[in-house]
Amino acid sequence: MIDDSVRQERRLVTTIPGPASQALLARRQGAVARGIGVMLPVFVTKAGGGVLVDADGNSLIDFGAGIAVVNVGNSAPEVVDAVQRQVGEFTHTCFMVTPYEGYVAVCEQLNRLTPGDYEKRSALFNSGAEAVENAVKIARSCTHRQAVVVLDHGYHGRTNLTLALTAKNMPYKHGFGPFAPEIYRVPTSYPYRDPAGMTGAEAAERAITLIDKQVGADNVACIVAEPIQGEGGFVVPAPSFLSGLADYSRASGIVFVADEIQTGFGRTGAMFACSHEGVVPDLITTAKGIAGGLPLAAVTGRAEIMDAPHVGGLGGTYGGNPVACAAALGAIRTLERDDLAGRAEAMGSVLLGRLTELAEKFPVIGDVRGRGAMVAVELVSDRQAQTPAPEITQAVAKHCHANGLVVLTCGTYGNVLRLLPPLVMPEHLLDEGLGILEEAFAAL
Ligand code: PLZ
Repeated sequence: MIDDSVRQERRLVTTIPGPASQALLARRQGAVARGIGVMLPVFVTKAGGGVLVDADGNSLIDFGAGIAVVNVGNSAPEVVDAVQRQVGEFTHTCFMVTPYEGYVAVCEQLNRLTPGDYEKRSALFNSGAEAVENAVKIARSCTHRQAVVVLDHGYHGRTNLTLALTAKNMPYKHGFGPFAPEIYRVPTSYPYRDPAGMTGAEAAERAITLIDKQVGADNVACIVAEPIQGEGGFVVPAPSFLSGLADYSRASGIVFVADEIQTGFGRTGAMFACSHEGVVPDLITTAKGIAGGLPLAAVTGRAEIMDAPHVGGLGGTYGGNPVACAAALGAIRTLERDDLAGRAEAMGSVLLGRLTELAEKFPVIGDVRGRGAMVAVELVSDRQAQTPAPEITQAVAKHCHANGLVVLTCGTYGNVLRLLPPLVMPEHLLDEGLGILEEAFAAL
């Protein structure tokens, strides 16, 4: 269901960005710290379904969903209703001071929806980074161990601890150290760039050997892994890699944490990406798609792990804010009622099909990958040598932007173009967006 006050069409009435957006951009330069980057400076005034409308009246096709957040669409009707009702009742009490039902209801939904049929508990926070930090706190408290293992190309946030967990220096970490200790990074499974023929099980073994030799399993509190890496380049690990890490964790008393902040809530064609491989994590971090655009995040997992920290050991003023909780309940109802995971899977076949055709035409496309409505192309200047082509990636993105299609880039080498449409995007906009992408490659 889409807010039908926003017409589902691409319509450009000025160049991008238009004069009204340019004036706002000038104001922004004088008021907002430059460290906050902007990818496409069109200032949004309205959005719904699969389009963003800007201050000049341009209507753009949205292949970004606010970085995988508005899976249910912008201003999804059930989210809007729930939020409006809640702000009229009360806006904040702090759940740790005087609680309210919405928080409990969101935890119940998360406990029901996440993989694993064991007894679960959840705790709510404000941002993805905060959820990851708390997952580490909980794992340390439960295991009485300190080390945290993460993967090459991983991304987990911008706070100090999560920067330590994040792999990429520019733009995230540069100049912001020192970072938290006891963080160890091991190779992941990156089928396009791993030695030819390397299986997921072999990649898992490569990581496990390093953990055993360099850290020692008995020192490891948790392994934190994205089932499909997001910022790192939409890297889908080879089958059996994740399950290999999960099995090793279980055998070694290590808490296996799946960071599903970008992959969650229907994005990959399942409610959570772990389930494509039958992997059951001990803890799962969620955010982004959870609340249709309102800030909310969570850690969910095995009751005995979640309940390890002492009373009062977890919390925060705003975590599980009642308005964000109302939004989450509306978003989850919409996701389930409209089978948006199923819709993501259908979008995935359209997207992967078209991108595979493009790869046959344009040698700059070295790899096409992804799952559901989380797909990407990795661009290379030489297919044989797989030389990353970040400048060409930027040029393609710019061409799309100028033509009213919002696309994002990512990847350790800055050479991945990623597509993350809202799961409610009508088919004709998906097609039109892919057409613009094709023109961008043809124009190179
Ligand atoms: N874990 C897997 O994808 C956020 C970052 C955008 P926050 N990804 C978008 C940027 O440049 O800051 C993310 C993620 C995964 C954790 C996070 C962090 O979530 O809500 O941004 O803190």
